[in-house]
Amino acid sequence: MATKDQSDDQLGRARVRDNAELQAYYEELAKHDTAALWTVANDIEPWHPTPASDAIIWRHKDLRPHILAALDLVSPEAAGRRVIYLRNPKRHEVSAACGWLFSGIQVMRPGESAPAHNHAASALRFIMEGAGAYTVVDGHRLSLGARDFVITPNGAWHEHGVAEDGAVSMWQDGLDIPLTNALEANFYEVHPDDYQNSNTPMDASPATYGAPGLLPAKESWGAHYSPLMKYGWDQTYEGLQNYARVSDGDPFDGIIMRFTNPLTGGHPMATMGAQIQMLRPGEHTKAHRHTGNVIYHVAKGAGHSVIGGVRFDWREKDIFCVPPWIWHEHANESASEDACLFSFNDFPVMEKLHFYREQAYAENGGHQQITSTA
Ligand code: GTQ
Ligand code: FE2
Repeated sequence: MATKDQSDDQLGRARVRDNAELQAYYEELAKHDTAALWTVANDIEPWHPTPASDAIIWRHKDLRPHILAALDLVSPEAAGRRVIYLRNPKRHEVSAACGWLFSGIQVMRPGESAPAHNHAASALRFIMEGAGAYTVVDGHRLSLGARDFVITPNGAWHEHGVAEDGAVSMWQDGLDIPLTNALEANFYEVHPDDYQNSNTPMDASPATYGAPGLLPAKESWGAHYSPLMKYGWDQTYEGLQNYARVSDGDPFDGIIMRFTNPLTGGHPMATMGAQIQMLRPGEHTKAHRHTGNVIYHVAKGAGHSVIGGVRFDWREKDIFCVPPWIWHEHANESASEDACLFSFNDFPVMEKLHFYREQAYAENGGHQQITSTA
């Protein structure tokens, strides 16, 4: 059994020195499915989070042709979902884009549909392009327009499609599949009728629950997730602009708002949260770090983020991630246009488990030194 010589720890205190007697002892322990804590303590009790995920950018101009190529290679019926997923280099085994979050890009052409299923993992979608796309979530039919944000809470039946007279449609999926699998709590079911055959009016959910400050007087929603399942872009962008008129913005994030369950004010789903932020023309935020994983999608504009000292230049439809406890700051490169970042995260989990921590970067006026460019 391999052990490291851990004679001194980071604080210079004496540690157990390896020797033949201890080696033999460790081998004996292993036979009994046991081990000595002092051989692993540094690894399992780090001083601070040491994320396995790298900060990565997936640029749309590089991915787009490969995503479109899937249209001619597989059908959604055969593939279940026609998705190209984002793989963080050290997270291949858990199929994660960052931390315990999965993300992929789904593409469908007019007239196609992907049959209904449900799973214990939750999902969300941020629409990139197309026309005539729709999803059905537990019988609620929702149209998918560019930059709309849509939820598929855990356990909800869901199917997607694009109308015959629509256009090739593409959206980013975000799921907590790696988390659900890490907790060994995932289940999957296919719909007995393949499709939900729902006749409810299209977009009844946002029509019922999407007016700011208003709820139906006699509403009786019983589910643990948000009855508002689609957050349309026009209303989201208007909300950002209104808030920007009266707020100085957050030093680390600019004008930032979170998507909520209108009944509770909490996150729309149990495990994943989502935010939208606006960096005003020329805005360059200060650096901070926090627990939790965040996957960003550039909804509008162009700029760069400095993540762990590395500069990532981004433009519309690019996707990038910030692993836990890594310094990051964002900059809008335009002097005249705003830039908007949609993001989703595992903050609901961090908050419920009381793991959320945040720290401001104190040195150098709050800005990192750039060591390289991605
Ligand atoms: O659309 O139902 O990207 O179940 C991964 C798993 C999409 C979906 C993904 C899924 C879906
Ligand atoms: Fe699914």
